[in-house]
Amino acid sequence: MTVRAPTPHGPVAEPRPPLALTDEQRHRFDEDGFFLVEDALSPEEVAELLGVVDDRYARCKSEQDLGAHEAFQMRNAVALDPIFLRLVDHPLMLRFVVDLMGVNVQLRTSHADVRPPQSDDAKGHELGAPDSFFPWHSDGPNFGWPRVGGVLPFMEMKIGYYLTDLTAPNSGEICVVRGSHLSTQPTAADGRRHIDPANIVSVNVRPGTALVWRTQLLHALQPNLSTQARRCLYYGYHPRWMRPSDFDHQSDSVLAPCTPVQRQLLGELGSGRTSYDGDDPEIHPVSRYWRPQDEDIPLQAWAQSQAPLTTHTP
Ligand SMILES: O=C(O)CCC(=O)C(=O)O
Repeated sequence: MTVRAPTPHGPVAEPRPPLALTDEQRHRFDEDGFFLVEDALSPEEVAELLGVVDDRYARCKSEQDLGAHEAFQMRNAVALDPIFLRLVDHPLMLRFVVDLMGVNVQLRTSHADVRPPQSDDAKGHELGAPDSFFPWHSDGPNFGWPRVGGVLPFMEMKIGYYLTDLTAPNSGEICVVRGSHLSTQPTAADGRRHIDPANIVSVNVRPGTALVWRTQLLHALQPNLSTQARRCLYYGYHPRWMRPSDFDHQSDSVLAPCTPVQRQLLGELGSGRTSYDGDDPEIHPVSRYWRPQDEDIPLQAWAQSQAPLTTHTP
């Protein structure tokens, strides 16, 4: 049997003009670790999404006998309703994903979060304290990410879509620590984080706003002391050679109506569930997540077909 020479390494990402990212957004993402996109969702989209979130929440609340103040999260939201699937390749936000992470990406997680007004117990806790209802943390798998010089590397990004009014303080808004992705995030012996309060940013935003952020950022929540449940959605993206957290494979019924780009983002290869190991799986297996063929990566053709939205300084 002939042993084929190892295949050459796959294409290296070519520098190309951003599809949507402005110089300022690039700067904010690198320095602060996040930026906001106002009106990412129209009022009609927000209303439609809220309807589906509320419906599902009401059903689960009675089935699971959830308490009135209990926070609730639906994971792998893309599999729950076509309206959640649609956001995976939101025409504008997908441009940011490609600009920030390239085309060989997929979804790591998608979740819908409902945080009803909290009881008085939530008051008086120091924001993000280890014994608070939502301690400071970065996202990551059990046993953590590898660190580089003590700092968490850029392994993934998330887009948060906020569906309710979070403009008032203590409405359950997320807080991020500006620039914490660049620090070693020191922790005291009692588990408290050393955080400069000047770097804490409360994401007090109108419905329809999106937060584009590096999930290494330390984040925590303010209590929801408002009168309405806070509802939001998160979509996490990472390189396709990593493994998602919410699924191994999506079900056939979820995949069937998907476009090629959506199938890629849901972790599938162009050729379906066979031939994951390349053309010579016995002698020279090659994961097509590492070495995608053109048909595996429709996002590339999609990105090439998009006219950039912005002009950039050289
Ligand atoms: O805004 C929230 O509810 C917190 C989300 C969060 O911690 C996360 O997405 O990792």
